[in-house]
Amino acid sequence: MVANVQTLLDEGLAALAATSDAQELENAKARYIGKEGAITALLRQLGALPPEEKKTFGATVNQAKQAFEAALQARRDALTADKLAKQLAAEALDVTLPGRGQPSGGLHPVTLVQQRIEALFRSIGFDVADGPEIENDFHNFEALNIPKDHPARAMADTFYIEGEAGGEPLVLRTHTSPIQVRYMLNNQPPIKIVAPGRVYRVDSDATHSPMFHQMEGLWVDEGVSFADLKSVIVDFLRRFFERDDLQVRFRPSFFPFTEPSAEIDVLGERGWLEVGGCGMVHPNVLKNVGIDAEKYTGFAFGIGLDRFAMLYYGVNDLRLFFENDLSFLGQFE
Ligand code: 2NM
Repeated sequence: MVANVQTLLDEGLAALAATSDAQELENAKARYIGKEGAITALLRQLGALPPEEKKTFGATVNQAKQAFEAALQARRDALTADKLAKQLAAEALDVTLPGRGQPSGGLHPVTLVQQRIEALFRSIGFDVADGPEIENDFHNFEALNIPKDHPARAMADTFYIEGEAGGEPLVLRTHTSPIQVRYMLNNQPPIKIVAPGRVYRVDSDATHSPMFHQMEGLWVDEGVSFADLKSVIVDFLRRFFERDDLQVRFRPSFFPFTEPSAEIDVLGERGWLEVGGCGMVHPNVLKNVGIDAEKYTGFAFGIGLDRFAMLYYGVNDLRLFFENDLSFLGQFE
């Protein structure tokens, strides 16, 4: 009888050991110490035994039940710990990994150069003016004293747009001068502005993009002279390139909208380099925009912002500015 209890207990303990989750454990518990359990059944039989047997057999069965209950609790703890360990392993978080970071955007190098030049001109009293990229013939050519047969007006050089405005053909502006034309039509001197923006010409190769960026400047007032033009330009270039001894040269040239006109050259490592054009605003231009050319004079200049960005940052291929490769663009600012 006692041996049978031991066999039953061994079976029960083996059943507990074989469980792999809480449900199986509860099933095993029911089979041995539940209402219909095997050990419970032995305890029920006690009542029918004679007193001396009842004592020893009762003690044996109770010990077996206690042993089963202890093993049950131990198995329950083990399964709980096991479940927790598995869950922790599955949800493991390596707090030593570096953060993903917060990639921040940046401004395009041409925009950075544009903003720097705007700041330099603002510091000497210039405003920044803007205007439309789709212009009409009057603002882009006619008001600027550009003759009807000028090559710049040919389809081969200028993008013409279908439609018209004010009876005028539409063009993608070929320079930012129409910004200055509009400004002069709407304001009387003193006028001190720079006009940055995108411009368009039919031209595309390693050193020319059909869209590029210009900044033009204009100062119109009583007594504005070529000496003022030279001092403003030279001072601007020395501040922009951060070289107080930068050599600047004004080389006689021709533009329909200025007289006299000059190309602006700076002395670099490899000799003289053209960086822009300038001149005294042609009296015809002042007349075309309703400014008294007897009373007022003005100077104007134009530079290529893409060119300035290339020189400032040491970029040797214009196309890099328009490919939008982030590994290139991420190197600025
Ligand atoms: C240049 C060179 C010389 C220029 C002239 C004007 C205006 F509207 F006042 F007539 N704006 N910009 C000018 C003069 C532009 O770019 C190379």
